[in-house]
Amino acid sequence: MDASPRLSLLLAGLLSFLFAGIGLAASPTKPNILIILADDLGYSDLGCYGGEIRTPNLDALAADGLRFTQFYNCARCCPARASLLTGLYPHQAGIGLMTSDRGASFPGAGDQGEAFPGYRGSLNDSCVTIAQVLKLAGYRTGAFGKWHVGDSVPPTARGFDDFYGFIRGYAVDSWEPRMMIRLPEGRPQRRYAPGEFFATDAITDHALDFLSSARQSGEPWMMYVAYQAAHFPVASRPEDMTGYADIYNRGWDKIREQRLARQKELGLLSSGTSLTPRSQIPKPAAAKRIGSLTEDGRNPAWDSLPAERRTDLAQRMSVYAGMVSGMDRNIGRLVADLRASGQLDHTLIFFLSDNGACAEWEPFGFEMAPTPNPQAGTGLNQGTQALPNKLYQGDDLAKMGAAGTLPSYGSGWANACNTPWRLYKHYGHEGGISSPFIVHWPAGIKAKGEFRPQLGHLIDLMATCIDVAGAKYPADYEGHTILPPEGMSLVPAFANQTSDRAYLAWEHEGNRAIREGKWKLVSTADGPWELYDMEIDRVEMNNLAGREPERVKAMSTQWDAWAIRTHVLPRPGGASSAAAKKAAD
Ligand SMILES: [Ca+2]
Repeated sequence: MDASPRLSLLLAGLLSFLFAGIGLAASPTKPNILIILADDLGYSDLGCYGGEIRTPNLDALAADGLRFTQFYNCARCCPARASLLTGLYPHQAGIGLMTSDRGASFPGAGDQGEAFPGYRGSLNDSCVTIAQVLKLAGYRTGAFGKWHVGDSVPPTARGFDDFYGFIRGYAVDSWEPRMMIRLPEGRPQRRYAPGEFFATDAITDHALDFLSSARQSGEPWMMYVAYQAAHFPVASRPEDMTGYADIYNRGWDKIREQRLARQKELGLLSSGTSLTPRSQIPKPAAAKRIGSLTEDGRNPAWDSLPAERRTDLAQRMSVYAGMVSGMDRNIGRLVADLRASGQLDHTLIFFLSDNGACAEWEPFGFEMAPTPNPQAGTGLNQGTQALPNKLYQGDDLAKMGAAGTLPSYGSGWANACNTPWRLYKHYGHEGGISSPFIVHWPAGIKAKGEFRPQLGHLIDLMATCIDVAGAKYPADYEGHTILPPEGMSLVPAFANQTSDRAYLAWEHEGNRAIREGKWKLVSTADGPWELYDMEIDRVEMNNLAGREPERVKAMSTQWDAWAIRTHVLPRPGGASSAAAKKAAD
């Protein structure tokens, strides 16, 4: 035998080895992971959670996967994102409030603010992100959309290979491309002709670019898509909000009733669940200034409002619903891309919201001012409590949600979006911390269209990702000792096994809660503890604190210990919750 046949055999062997390698890469044992985070989306907004908003793509994921009924977030944008990304409670990661440093600016904070480690406003050195952990396991990582866990620490410094979106601020003007940044610098960034840009679409465009490039590499990938939909200022493409005005002209009282009926029909909530009364207006001072304050301090009855106000408010909700439908349309683009490339079955998809629907600050809503000189990577970050309300009338109505308008939708609609719960974003009551949670993973989950009543929390995403990826949580990272993870893997719950969890706890702006099994202890910042049996009273209407003083004492002691252990305490401004609230606003 001469040399060339041997060479051919060698080459053939080498090629078959290489192709086997490519075959493995095409159907990886490590699943791809896609985390889709909505912003300020209420518990009942999606069709598959009882809402009338058109969300066919998310409904399809739910029908082909799981819906958790008792999944919890952390009541506010920054703390929730810190918790989701790190698997820790927000204060442990340094973000108990927002992204300004509350440590250094308070009396007694010390030179560097070490007295208040829970309130430094940026991910600290005691935590790692899911991206950092999965990179150790060979994953390619990308983040798209809103960051909001540290103004000076970009996603690319926290384990993400690719980023497109905004780092500072809580939102962007959806029609303004100049607020977006692409990292690392020099990576391809799409250009949009005037009038073509819409933030939700652009975030998805860049997420699709990431998928395309990850596919070429053959590596497993983890992608975090954090839409700003449907945070204020609400905005919508006209086609996404078609027909909504007719629906929302019925008003929030009817919508709340219809959503609860649908939730019972779906089997999401038990048939005995009652509708809570209209919730309290969160900032009566703002309501008084704008003219929306009611005698009992609750959101007004829809029918009590003048016709022109009802028309304005129905349009606000239509824009919000259009923004949600626009997000769903874009999630459909991601799913279609995964399906077309054969990756859908092997991709674990999570969909959730960072907090309950946003009531800031009274029933009529505010109008933000345009940003005169937008900076790349920097979104909106202005105080909103003193902003004016604009009553949209006549020709202006159809312009609401288009470029040049920056409205919010107010507390009456937020109340409806959280049906049937009490209160909203900011609070430890169910309206603040309950999230839809859809899980889709055909290769890993046999059940289709089922509900899961197991408790879940943002802290569980880290543990779940580690579990499915075969990754290892580091005790030390780049010279820093890392706190142990707080959550537990949801994989057993996927198979409908019961979970054995000691407790979950919350604190934000002095609002507190702790959940132990079926019991929940909760209070507003200035209120006493309330105790509820969540098995029969998840709407938190029958306060058992007076009848069960021993349980209140035991659970509040547990909360106190948790608060000290996780740096909730000490709180800037002293023990007074009112002071902490003031600091946050
Ligand atoms: Ca939020």
